[in-house]
Amino acid sequence: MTERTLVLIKPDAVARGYVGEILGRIERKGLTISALDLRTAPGDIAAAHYAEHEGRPFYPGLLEFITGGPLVAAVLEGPRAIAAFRQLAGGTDPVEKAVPGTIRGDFGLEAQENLVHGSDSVESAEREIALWFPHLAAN
Ligand code: IDP
Repeated sequence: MTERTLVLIKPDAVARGYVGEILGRIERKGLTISALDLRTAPGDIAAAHYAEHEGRPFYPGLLEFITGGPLVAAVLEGPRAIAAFRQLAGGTDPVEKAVPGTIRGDFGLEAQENLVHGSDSVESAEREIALWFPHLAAN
């Protein structure tokens, strides 16, 4: 069954020149890139995207980071696309959780600047796709 997921190649990854590497891994996995856009996230989109983390100690820094430079927003499609991309990404903390061979495990050192975002459920994916690519919203 085909799924959609919303991926962000975060500002740290763009600044460090990993866009091609990350898109290459996505393509080699077999996922289809159905939307792709380089942009600097406005504060309201970033706040809505990370609304579930409001109140956490790292939330203000997270918003500053995610709006602090250009990122790449993408929609991926494929069988089990949500889990497939999260497998490519690795765990949230690039050192404690992500293993070598994953994007975060190979290229990251910090919990915040961990290179990529991928939706964690069908509901999150549809909410996030509607936020970042309103013209692709399911309904
Ligand atoms: P996920 O991106 O692996 O789904 P979440 O727990 O949803 O992880 O956290 C969202 C984002 O918030 C992370 O990708 C990371 O950038 C940041 N973050 C999560 N936990 C921490 C932390 O303990 N310190 C700093 N930043 C964090």
